[in-house]
Amino acid sequence: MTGNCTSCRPERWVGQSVPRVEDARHLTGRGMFVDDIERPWILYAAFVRSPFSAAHIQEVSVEEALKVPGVETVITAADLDGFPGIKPLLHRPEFVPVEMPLLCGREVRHAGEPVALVLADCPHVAEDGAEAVVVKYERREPVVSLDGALAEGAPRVHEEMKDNVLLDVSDPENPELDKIFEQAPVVVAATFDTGRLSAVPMEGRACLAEWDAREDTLILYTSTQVPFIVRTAVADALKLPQQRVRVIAPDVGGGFGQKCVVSREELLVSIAALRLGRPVKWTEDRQENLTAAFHGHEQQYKASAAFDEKGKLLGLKVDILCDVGAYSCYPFTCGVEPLMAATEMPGVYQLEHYQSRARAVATNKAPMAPYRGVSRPQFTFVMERLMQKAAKRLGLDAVEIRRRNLPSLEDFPYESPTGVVYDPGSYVESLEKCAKVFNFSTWKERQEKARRAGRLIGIGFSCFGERTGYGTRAFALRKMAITPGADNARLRMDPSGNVTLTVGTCGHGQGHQTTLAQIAADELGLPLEKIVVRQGDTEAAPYGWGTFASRSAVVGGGATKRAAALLAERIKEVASYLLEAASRDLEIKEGRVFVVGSPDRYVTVEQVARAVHLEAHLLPEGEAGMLDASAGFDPPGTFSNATHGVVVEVDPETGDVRIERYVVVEDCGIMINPMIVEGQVRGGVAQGIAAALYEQFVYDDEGQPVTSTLMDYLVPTTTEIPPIEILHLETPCEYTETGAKGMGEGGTMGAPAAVASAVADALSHLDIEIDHLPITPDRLRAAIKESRAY
Ligand code: MCN
Repeated sequence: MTGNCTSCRPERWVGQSVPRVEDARHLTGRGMFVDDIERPWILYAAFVRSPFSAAHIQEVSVEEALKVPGVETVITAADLDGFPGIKPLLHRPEFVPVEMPLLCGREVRHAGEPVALVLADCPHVAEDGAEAVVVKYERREPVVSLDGALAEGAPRVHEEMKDNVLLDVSDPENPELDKIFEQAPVVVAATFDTGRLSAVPMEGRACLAEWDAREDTLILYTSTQVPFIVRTAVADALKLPQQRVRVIAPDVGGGFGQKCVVSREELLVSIAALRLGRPVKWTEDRQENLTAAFHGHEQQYKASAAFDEKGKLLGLKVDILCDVGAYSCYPFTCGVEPLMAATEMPGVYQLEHYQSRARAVATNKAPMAPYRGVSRPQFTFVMERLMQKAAKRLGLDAVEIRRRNLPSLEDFPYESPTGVVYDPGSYVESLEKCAKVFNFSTWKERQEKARRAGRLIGIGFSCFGERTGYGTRAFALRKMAITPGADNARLRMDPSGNVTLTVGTCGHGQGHQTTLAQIAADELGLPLEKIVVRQGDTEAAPYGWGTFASRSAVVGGGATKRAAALLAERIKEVASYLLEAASRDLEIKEGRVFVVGSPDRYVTVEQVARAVHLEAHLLPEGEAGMLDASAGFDPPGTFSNATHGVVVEVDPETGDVRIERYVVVEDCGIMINPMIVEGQVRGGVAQGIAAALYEQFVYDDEGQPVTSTLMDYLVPTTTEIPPIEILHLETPCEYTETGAKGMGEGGTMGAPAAVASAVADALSHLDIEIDHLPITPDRLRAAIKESRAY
C-alpha cells in the first residue's frame, strides 16, 4: 500500500491499493443510511402483506386499524385509483407484459405482496396498525414450480394470460446441429437445476419521502443502486415533471442487484408523502426483505453437448427455464435472466453450432431482479459440468479438456455463435496458472492416496468470461423500453483548487469514492486528497444509470477520465496566461502547472483556481468563472476473465463439504485499485460458495416461504468461507478509457461451478453426478448411500 503523505506519494494513483475513503465512516458507525434520517412530524409506514401465495381478496377492512392510537391513516388499493401498477416492457413479440399492482386490490400472486399501507407516528404503532387490518382472502391454487407452471391445464398466475410463460425466445431449427449430434463420438446431456436465491444485502430496502415546499419538489431518499431510474418511475407515477422529483441515495448497505430495480414500496411511500403533506419513512425488516423483496437465479437447464474424440466442443443445445416469480421487474423485465442465459450461455468455450430456447416462467413466488451475475453463475455451472462429464467419458483431465476449448490470444476478437464479441483475455494463461498453484499434474496420485485412507477429496475448476461495461448498443439488443449503458461525470474545481467529481454511477459498497478519485487525480496531476467524489443525488450528479452489471469502473471511470482530461486542459489554458506560455507546452504534476522542461517555471493549481474565481481581472475577458468540465462515455463492453480452482473434502457420513483451498486467477485489465478488486472477488466468491452449498430460498407446496429468517436461509459466515487466494493477470482493454475491465460479479459467477466440479471429482469413483445446486448435506448423503461403489 502506498500512503497519502507527500514523501511517499506514488507517480500514479491508478494501480495503487489506496485504502477506501469510505471505510472510516462505515467502520466507526458514522455512515448515513436512509433509516438514520429523521424528520419532524414524520410518519412511519408498515405494510400489510399477504400470508397466501395465490388468493382473491374479498374484503379489506381498516376500521380496527384506524382505532389504534397513533395510526394516522391506512391506504388500500381502493385509495389508489389513478395510480397504475408497474408494467415493464420489452419490445419483443415473444414478451407478455404483466402489471405489478402497487397494492393488491383483487388478486394476490405471492406471499408477502403488499395489500395495505399503514401510516403512524411511530414505527411500532404502524406495525400494530398493520396487524389490525382485516383482509378476507379466498385462496386459489398456487403455481409453485416450473413443472407445475408448465403443466397442461395449470392454474395461471395472471388470469388474463393464456399460460404462465412471460417470455419465450428460441433459435430457429438447425439441421446442421442435429447432424453434428448424430455423428459426434461423445454426447453428454443432463438436466441441471439451481436454487432460488435472495441477495441479502446487509441493509434491507428503505425509503423516506418528503415534499420540499420551498423547492416545490418531492425528495425521496432511498436505498437504491439507480437513483435516476427511480426518479423516472416516481415522476411518472405521480405525474410530476422529473425536475420536481429529487432522488437521493445516501449510504447504501449493499444491493447485489436487488436494488437496481424500482420497488412498489418506493412509489407508495412517495404517494403517501405527497397526499399527507408529511414526511413518510419505511424501513423493511429482514423477514420482509427475504420474503417480499426480489429474488433470483432459480433456473433449470436441459443441456446437451457434442464433442469430437479429442474433446473439442462441436455443438451445444439448451432449453432454459427461469422461474421469475409473479411479476416483471422495472426496468429490466423478467427477460433479464433468460435473455442473458440464451445469449451468453456458450461462454468462453469456442463453438460454432449452438441452439437455445429460453423461457421466463411465472410462478406464485416473489419476483426476480438481476441478482449478482444474472444467469452467468448458473450457465457457467452447466457448461463446466458438461465439460467435466465429457472429460470423464474421454479420459481427459479437467485442465486438458478446458485447454482444448478455450480461445488463445490469436483467436481474438472471438465472436460467439450468438454474435457476442470477446476482446482479448488471458483464458488459457489463467487456467494454467491456477492449475500450477495446485500442482495439478500430481493431483490424481494425491486423490488416490486420500481415497485409500478413506478420505474423499476433489478438485474443481471453472473458467469464464465476465461481460462488463455494457454500453447502450449492447443493451439495445435486449429491446427494453428504456436502454441503459452510457454514463456521465462532471468535475468542478473550487476557488481553493479542490475538485468535486460527481458521477451518474451510484456505488453501494464498491469503493467508488476511492477508485474514481484515483482516476481523476492521475488525469489532473493532483494529490488524491484534493478530489471528493459525490454520487447518488439526481440534483447534484450528471445523468447516469447507476451501478449494476459491473459497469462503474469501465463506464463511470471512462467518463471520469474524459471529464478530467477536459478540466486539465482548461487549467492549462488559464495557467498559460499566468505563465505567459502556450498551453500545449504545459503539464500538470503534483498540483503544479509547469512549463515542460523548466522545473522552475510553474504556477500552482491553487493559483489557477484563485485567478479564475477570485482574481479574474488577471485574466483576459471571458476567462472568469468556472473550472468545470463534463463528459460521457458509452463503451461497447468488454470481457474480463478468470479461472477459479478449489479443493474440497466430502464427509461421506454427514454429507458435509469442507473447502480446503480456494484460488482465483483473475484478469480485469488494468486494475485501478488492486485491494478493492480483491475485496470484490472475495465477496463474490463467498456469494458463489453460498449458492453452491448453503443458500436456497424454499417455498412449500402452498407457496409458503419456509426460509424466511436467517435461521433457515443459510448465509455462510467466515467459518464456512475459507481464505481466498487471488492471483492477477492484466490484459489491458483497448476499448475502455482506462484499460480497465469490470469485475464486480466474477467471484459469484465462478464459484458455484468450481465447487460443484470439485465435489463431483471427489465422488467421481461413485458415479455421482452433481447437477443440482445447492449441494446440501442431505442430498449428498443420500446420493452416497445409494451409490453402487461405496
Ligand atoms: N475496479 C478496479 N479495477 C478494475 C475493475 C474494477 O479497481 N479493473 C474497482 C472499481 O473501481 C470498483 C469495483 O472494483 O470500485 C467494482 O467495479 P465494477 O466491476 O465496475 O463494478 P461496479 O462498481 O459497477 O459494481 C457493480 C457490481 C455488481 S453488478 C454487483 S451485483 C455487486 C458488486 O458490484 N454488488 C455489490 N459488488 C458489490 N459489492 C458490495 N460491497 N455490495 C454490493 O451490493
